[in-house]
Amino acid sequence: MSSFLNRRAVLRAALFSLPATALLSRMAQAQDKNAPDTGSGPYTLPPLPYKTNALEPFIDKKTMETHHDKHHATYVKNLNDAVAKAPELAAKSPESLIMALDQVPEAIRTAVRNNAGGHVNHSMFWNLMKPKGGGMPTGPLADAVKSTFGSVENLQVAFNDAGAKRFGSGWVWLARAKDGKLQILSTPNQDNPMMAEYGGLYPVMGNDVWEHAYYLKYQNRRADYLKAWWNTVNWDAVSSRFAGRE
Ligand code: MN3
Repeated sequence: MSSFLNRRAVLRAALFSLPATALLSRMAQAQDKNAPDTGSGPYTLPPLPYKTNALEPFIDKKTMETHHDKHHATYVKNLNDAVAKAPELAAKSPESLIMALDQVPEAIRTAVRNNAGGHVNHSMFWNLMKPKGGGMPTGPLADAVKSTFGSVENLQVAFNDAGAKRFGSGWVWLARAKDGKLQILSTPNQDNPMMAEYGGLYPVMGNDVWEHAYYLKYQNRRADYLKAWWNTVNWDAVSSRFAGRE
């Protein structure tokens, strides 16, 4: 009996001695168990610039939640894990990491390529879209599109075609070469036109053609997703990237 009472006394003492702040922090953690897991390190997940349902009906809420809070968060977490093994890299921006992959230690080069690539690509992608997007580009971007492709419609057809033909997972891009000329290309996995092997192109806009970007709503109909996506485009953001202001 005395042993039981002692145990109870010890338990009660432990419960009441837990500082209120620690208790609140544990409750917050429990409530926050769905918060994106980005691990610990220098890289962080930028918040979406709009609500997850803001791009409906073209991109559904569940896809946006999963894409941002799980897929993008995982690229950030894996990048943090990779640079933990090469702390000299931690001060570098994700863009500078992918522009000079040859300077990344070989043991983590593939992890950095895939995950810094994923982080850069998705950070750009969220900002290229907006609620009530679409329409037509204006200003110098519109002029450049017309001089290169003849019309915005021609750009869209060529962009959609390159996106549809990307076998497996990857991205389709409108990129600016060093001489200022525009071109369309597609890259596998989380590669980005800034990577040296693509000739140092600058991504003006890009669309994600991984299945995770569209499968819940469009299943195998990638071409339908590519067409619908133009209704989300934030042309002001694309114009800023074209002008080099990002
Ligand atoms: Mn993606």
